[in-house]
Amino acid sequence: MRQAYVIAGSEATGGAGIQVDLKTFQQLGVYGLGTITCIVSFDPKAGWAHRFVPIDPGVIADQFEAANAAFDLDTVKVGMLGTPATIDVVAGALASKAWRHVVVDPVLICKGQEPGAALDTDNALKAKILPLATVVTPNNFEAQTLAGMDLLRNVDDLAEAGRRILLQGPSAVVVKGGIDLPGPDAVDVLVQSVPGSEPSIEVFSVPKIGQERVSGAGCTFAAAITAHLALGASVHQAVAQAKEMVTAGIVARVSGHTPFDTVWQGV
Ligand code: PXL
Repeated sequence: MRQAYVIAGSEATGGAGIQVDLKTFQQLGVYGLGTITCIVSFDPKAGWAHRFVPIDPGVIADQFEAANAAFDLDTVKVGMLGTPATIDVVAGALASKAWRHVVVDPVLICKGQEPGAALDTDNALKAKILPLATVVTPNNFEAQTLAGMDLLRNVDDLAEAGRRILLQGPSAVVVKGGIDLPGPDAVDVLVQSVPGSEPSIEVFSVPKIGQERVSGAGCTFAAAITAHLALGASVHQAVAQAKEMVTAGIVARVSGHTPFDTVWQGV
């Protein structure tokens, strides 16, 4: 049995965060285990705004210790971290051992946070987590922030953002065009470093399903990449299979009382 490990936040409606990661791992046949960094509870009385509570750094370190003592983990996904103190403890823990793959979903904004706190968190993520990553999966907005570019409008922009993020440490970047990229297709661009040569560029494209953002798509995508890598897939195979799972999960999406639907991982 292979394990896939995730370090991420809890999202109380089950539509994002560690709940989605563990459902995705289970669906793909890996043993999932997770370390919780923060708790997000949407507020149904206030337009489903984010209520955000960080977990004490010492408790994050304890969870990491337990998980890594229980299994010889070599493949990890990093999701929402949320504060500079959390980033410090997670960066230290990740750097304490060797990994085959560190998949970073750079969740930059949490709507409940003050802009100033969010900027400190973004800078800490860039400085301390990105250099430890092997695969990074930014969405359009996150790619702009990490690459220092304006709005990404086409495949060339996605590829250029990927090349710039590649220079910050990871060996592969998947830039997700998503709903924000104009046009009929949901396009992701995989940029991978190639020793002694220019980075390779691969485009994954499927027709968009509707024009609304579906919650949990980014979490499902990065978690599925992580599970496939844990099972021994190449980065190319992992991205291709993860995109298939997310696309099917968006088609089969789940509606509750939230103003957004969420991905179904069980297809
Ligand atoms: O989808 C990004 C995300 C990741 N992790 C947690 C979240 C969210 C968005 O709400 O709450 C914990």
